[in-house]
This record gives sequence, C-alpha cells and structure tokens, in this order.
Amino acid sequence: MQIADVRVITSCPGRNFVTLKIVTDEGVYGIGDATLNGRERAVAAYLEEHVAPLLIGRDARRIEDAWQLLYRGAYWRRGPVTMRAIAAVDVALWDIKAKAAGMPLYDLLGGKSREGVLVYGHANGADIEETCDEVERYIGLGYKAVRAQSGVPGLDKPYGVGRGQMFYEPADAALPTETIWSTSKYLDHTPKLFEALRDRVGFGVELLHDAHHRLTPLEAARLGKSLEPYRLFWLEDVTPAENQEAFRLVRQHTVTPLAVGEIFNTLWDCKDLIQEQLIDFIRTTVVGAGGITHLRRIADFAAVWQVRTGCHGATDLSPVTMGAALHFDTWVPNFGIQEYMRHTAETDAVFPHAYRFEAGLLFPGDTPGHGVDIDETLAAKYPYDPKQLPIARLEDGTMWNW
Ligand code: GCO
Ligand code: MG
Repeated sequence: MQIADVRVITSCPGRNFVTLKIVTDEGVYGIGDATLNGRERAVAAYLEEHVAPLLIGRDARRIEDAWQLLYRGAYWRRGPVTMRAIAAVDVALWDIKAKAAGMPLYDLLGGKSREGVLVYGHANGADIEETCDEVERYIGLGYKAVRAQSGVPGLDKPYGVGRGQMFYEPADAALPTETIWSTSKYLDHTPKLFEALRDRVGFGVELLHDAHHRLTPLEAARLGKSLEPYRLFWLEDVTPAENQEAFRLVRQHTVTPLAVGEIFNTLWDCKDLIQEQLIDFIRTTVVGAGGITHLRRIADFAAVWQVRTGCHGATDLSPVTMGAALHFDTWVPNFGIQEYMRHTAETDAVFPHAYRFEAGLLFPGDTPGHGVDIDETLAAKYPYDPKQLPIARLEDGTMWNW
C-alpha cells in the first residue's frame, strides 16, 4: 500500500485549521490535523515543501518508520512546527491502517479500556455570579466535570473569559490583542470564585481551573494551597514549565492536583515532571506531541509514575484531533480526563465525525479509522483568515505570558 498523494488543506470554517490528507494507491485515505493556532502557515509550508516529497511512494503501513524518518531525518529536532507536522502524518497513517484493518482505531491500539471518555467543559463569566450560573448550565447539560474561569475585578480581558458561551476562542485578531495582567488581583480573586462555586454546586461535580502560565513558582504554590478546601480535579499550567524543576517548589507546598503540558511537543519536555512525580496529569494531545505514536510513549512512561492523561481539547484542535484523541483515551489505561470545547456548526459540517457527547462522556464511535473526515468542497468555501493569540502585559507595560 503506497502513498500516492499528500494534500494540505487550509480552511477557516469559523476558525483556521490545517488538515493533512494522505491518499494511498489502494484508494484508502487518512486524515491528520496540523493546526498550530496563530502560526498555521508555518506548518502548512513545512508539510508541503519538506514532508510531502518524502512520503510519496512510501509504504503507508510503516508508521513507525515514517515517524523516525521525520523526527531523526530532519536533523533539527522537536519544536511545535516540526512535531505538529509529524503528528499530522502519524495520525493520517494510523487512520489508514485502522481503515484497512476495518477496525476503529481504539481496537488497533489494544481495545477499549472504558465505555466512554470523561470530558470537562469550559464555563466562564464576567464575574463570580455569572461563572456560577454557567457552571450550573454545564451541569444541566450532563457534564460531570467543568473548568471555571471568571473575570477579575480591575482586569480587562483576563484569560479564559471570552465571546460565546459553549466555547472560548482566544485567537481573535490579525495582530495580537493586548491584555493587561495583575497576578495579585488574580490571586485575591480566584479562591473567592471557588468558594462561591462549592457553595452553589456542592462537591458532586469535578471543578478545574487554568492559570495559563501566569504565575511564578511561589505564587503558584500559594494559589494551590488557597484552593485546597475546594478540592479541584486539577489546577493547570500554574507556572511556565520550560524549567521543569520549578514544579518541585509548587509541589512541596500544595496537594491540589497539577496538570501541565498542552504546549509540550515530546516526552523530553515532561520527563522530569513525570519521573519526579511533580504533576498528576499530562496534557499533551495527539496533534501537540507527534501523533499517536509518540503520545502513546508519553502515556506509557507516565503510567509508571501514576501520572494520568488529560488531553488538550480547545477549539484550535480540530475535530480530527478530537476524534483521534478519543480513540486514544478509550484505549489508554492511565486515562484521566479529556478537555472538550465544542466547535462551531460550520467546523462540524466541514469535519463530519463519528464521535458524540452523552451524559458527560464522549464516545469515539465504531467507524473504522479515527472516524473523522473532511469535506474538501465545503472546506474550500472558507479561505484562510489570519488570526493570532492575544498577548499580556503587566500593568506597568512589562511583557508577560498570555
Ligand atoms: C486550554 C488552553 C487553550 C489555549 C489555546 C491556545 O486549556 O484549553 O489553555 O485555551 O489557550 O489552545 O491556542
Ligand atoms: Mg490550558
């Protein structure tokens, strides 16, 4: 089974997505996601100019060899552009293999470890009251786990509070929107949010929160400690993790579970975090970390240290990544939770998919492959519309982490 055609499809059905389609000489094709929010064209060019020529004529069944070729063969390793390109090829090849075998991908990976995939939705509001109302709305929709982010008094456009209710779309302008950040205002406010939430909804629902890389290790430790009475499922990205050892300080001070990894590309980015048991959940997903082939290695490594998975699932991860991640989640023994931000109706129409939500769980469906396709004719009606993520500055103008 040889690779006959490799196509990169860039489209904006509500937001931008880069999709890879690999077609074999036997007619079976596979789909992969290569979207890198705000930097889409870099991955598209990497695939078109440097990867596609290497794939034509290769045996589509040799997934591992293709992965090693693209990883080792580039000489320049890791990084979000390279690893997303590798992920797109890898996921498309797993899709082809599973379709050729007539199996849903989870079967090829080793079969179901669970019936459904626990997901968390995103509730956000301008203030504590509105956020509590939104969390209740998610509970009403059947969610068993909800991430809560709220506006902070005195801060315009804090992270996680956006337009639209069922999803939050941060990449909102051709040039980055500037936002202002104050750690002290945020740290004073956030425990009040979770106190109000537990008063309102009790302890029967899992609550999560994302600090989005804004805090120093000591500030992160303080936040974790102050949230302990509200028993969060996890506290995410409390401090940037380029320096993995930073988490040791956080860990020494709090038993609030920690999640990190949506911006990691390989096992090398989380090796110390995992083996030193500095985190509880690893957030990498298929498109972020080199596809099924590499994510599986991360998950197996994490299992040794009782670290569970919590795949990134924001709207910038296309339905293709969601489909592949759900098959992965259905198989992976050390599963924790899956993030689920709904896509718009236009996105869902361009990517027909087999997965479905029911009573707080997502189900990948039983279609052979990962169960997500692309309607290329419809995709062509939505031309690329460049958008970037916001940036954050401190109140005195200092550039900060968004
Ligand atoms: C999350 C994330 C996202 C990112 C987004 C950037 O936890 O869902 O932090 O909302 O900000 O994926 O493109
Ligand atoms: Mg996050």
